[in-house]
Amino acid sequence: MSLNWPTDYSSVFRLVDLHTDTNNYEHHTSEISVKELIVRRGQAFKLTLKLTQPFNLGFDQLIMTVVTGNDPSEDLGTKSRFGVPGRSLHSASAKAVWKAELQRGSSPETGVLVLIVSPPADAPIGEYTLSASLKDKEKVLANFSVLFNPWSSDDWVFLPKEEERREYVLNEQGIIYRGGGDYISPMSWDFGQFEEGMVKICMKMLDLNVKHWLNPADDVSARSSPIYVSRVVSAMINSSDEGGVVMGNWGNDFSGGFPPTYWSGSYAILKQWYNSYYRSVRYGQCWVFAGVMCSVMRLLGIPCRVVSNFQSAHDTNKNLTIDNYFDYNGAMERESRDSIWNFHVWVEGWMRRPDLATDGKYDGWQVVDPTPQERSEGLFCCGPASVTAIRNGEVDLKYDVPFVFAEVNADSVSWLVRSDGSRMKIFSDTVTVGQNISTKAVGSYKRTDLTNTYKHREGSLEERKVFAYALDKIANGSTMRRDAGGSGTGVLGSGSETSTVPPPDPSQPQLRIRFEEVSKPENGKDVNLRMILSSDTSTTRTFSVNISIQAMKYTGQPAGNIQTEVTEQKLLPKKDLIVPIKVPFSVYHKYMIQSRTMSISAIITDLQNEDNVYLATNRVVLINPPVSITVTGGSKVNQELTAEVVFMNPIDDILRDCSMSLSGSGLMIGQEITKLPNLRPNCRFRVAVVLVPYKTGERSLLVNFSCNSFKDIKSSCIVNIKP
Ligand SMILES: [Ca+2]
Ligand SMILES: [Ca+2]
Ligand SMILES: [Ca+2]
Repeated sequence: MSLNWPTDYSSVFRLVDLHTDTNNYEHHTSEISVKELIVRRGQAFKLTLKLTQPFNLGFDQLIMTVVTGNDPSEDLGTKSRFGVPGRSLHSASAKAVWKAELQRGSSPETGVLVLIVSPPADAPIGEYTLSASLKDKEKVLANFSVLFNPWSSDDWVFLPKEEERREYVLNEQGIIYRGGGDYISPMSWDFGQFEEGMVKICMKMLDLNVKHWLNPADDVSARSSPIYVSRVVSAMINSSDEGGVVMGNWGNDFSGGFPPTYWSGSYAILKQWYNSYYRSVRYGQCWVFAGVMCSVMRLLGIPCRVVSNFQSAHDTNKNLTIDNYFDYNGAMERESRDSIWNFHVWVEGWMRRPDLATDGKYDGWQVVDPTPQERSEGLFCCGPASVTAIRNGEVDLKYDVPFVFAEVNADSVSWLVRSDGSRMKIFSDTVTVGQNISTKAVGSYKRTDLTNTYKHREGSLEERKVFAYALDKIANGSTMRRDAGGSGTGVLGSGSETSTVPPPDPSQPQLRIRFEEVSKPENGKDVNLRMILSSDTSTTRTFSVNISIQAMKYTGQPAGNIQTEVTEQKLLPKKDLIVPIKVPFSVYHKYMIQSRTMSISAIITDLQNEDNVYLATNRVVLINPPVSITVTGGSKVNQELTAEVVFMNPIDDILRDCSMSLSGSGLMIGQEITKLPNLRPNCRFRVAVVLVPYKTGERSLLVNFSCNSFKDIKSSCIVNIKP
């Protein structure tokens, strides 16, 4: 793009060409725009300046100035002055010093200057203005944006492998894993980080953060650090405190917005937030927060990936232990604020951590979590926490390492609450929390398991050693200072409570309990399981068996009691006892519309000795009936293609309030809802939609189907759009 100023014979400046198409291409930003100049720090860009008169290299001095923010200062690195020919113009205390040189091929004698401008690798990211002065005349040459640069070895976000940069910076499509127990369900997510206006949206987000309100000059200056920026973004994604992009809702009432399961991508959310003058978008849960954050990080140039942790602990009182309380029916009581989520989703950002160690020990992936769970330094934000520090149990390191450590490796202790209110410890479990920690693989749609980057293998000596080391550090209070102003529960001293937990009573006769699925649990059909008991004792044992089925939120909180059943069962010596468990669709349906997980708990009391009480729990994740999406016709940019969505009603009831929405960056803008007619039993929809793709490359088309009985069933297909 070139800018031609109106003829002003008194001016020395005639025209500037910013070469946005070639500069943006060289800086890996042409996917965002080829009209606005967007460069990455630590990498030079070119501009051509035409003057109305010859430029004398021995005599003339062109002075260029870049500024960012409202209060630019050389000492803060938010302003830089540099000259052509090169001459030092900045003060000794100046940070983030820019420079420029004249490219060969310039012909200063005809007034044509081809300038190579170099932003330093520690320049704050943001929106800049570049101006030039010559012979007492001054002119603004460009407004442009500077982003982080994973391609520059001097940048703290440098990522050496090109295929990883393609995935973690440039890929607009991804996968977020959800589910529970052994069931891991991939969901396509459209990051859309290079969709229209994303630079403006993300820069505005930085300007709205509370630290900017308090001290704008320092905040803009601190944007040189990806550590600072990622922490700020984690606070700005949630609506708590200073406000933010997404409002969380873990209840059942989603009026005034969309349920969290509705969304298929980040851009529709970010655009709505921006267009509504920063009103928080309703509603999200952890994967929505993480998906949106990943888009913002990738746009800003911080390599980022979405990570899902299964059986994720939420430790509210920093003792690295999750306490669960059960009543005699086996129903989980609500009194504990601690919980184990079926899954929890955060992001990892890639950056150096010179603030933690000089030898680079903690460089690399860092956990950053935008879901508002606990306050850190007074705000709902979390991280960056070095994954290496988490693995080593270094819970005194910034930021929020104890919280993330507990998410992946807390111990879980179950208590039985007797009718008189007294509690009996029935179960201590050191291996359940933190399983199958998952992210999408580089360059494919496979799953990569990250569990061993977060902790030593469960069952190993090292895992116990690190747990004890972390508990010890916490008991010594070393983390308290850093997270002052935290959740305020202040039960830190109780760390010793967990270290003295005895193993389950060794005098209790042993009883093995396991669950099996008779068939795959599908939403719309009856769920059939069996519980199998076995024991080594040589006598027949009689048990009272209380089985309770509860609907569960993915956060581990009960969402309704589906059924309870009490039976008496005899376990013969050397024989398995099989207890069938049947949960009919007609019974569970109304509890499971917003929920996909059932919790099954069994309290088994030995009737010969009622002090021998056993607890076993299991989680079942229902598989939704399938919706299919396929694409026919040409797959060329700017040419129509047809997408077909098919869904079959699997139940004996009419489906009402049917609707579907499609989305996919590069294929269509945002996410729009189409209302559909009622669907009779055993009938199917076949809906065709015409699209015009506007970007090339591999693109995902996502569909979301909802009705009164099934909420937000998703599917996707991949289309390769040719130029
Ligand atoms: Ca916030
Ligand atoms: Ca706890
Ligand atoms: Ca463990």
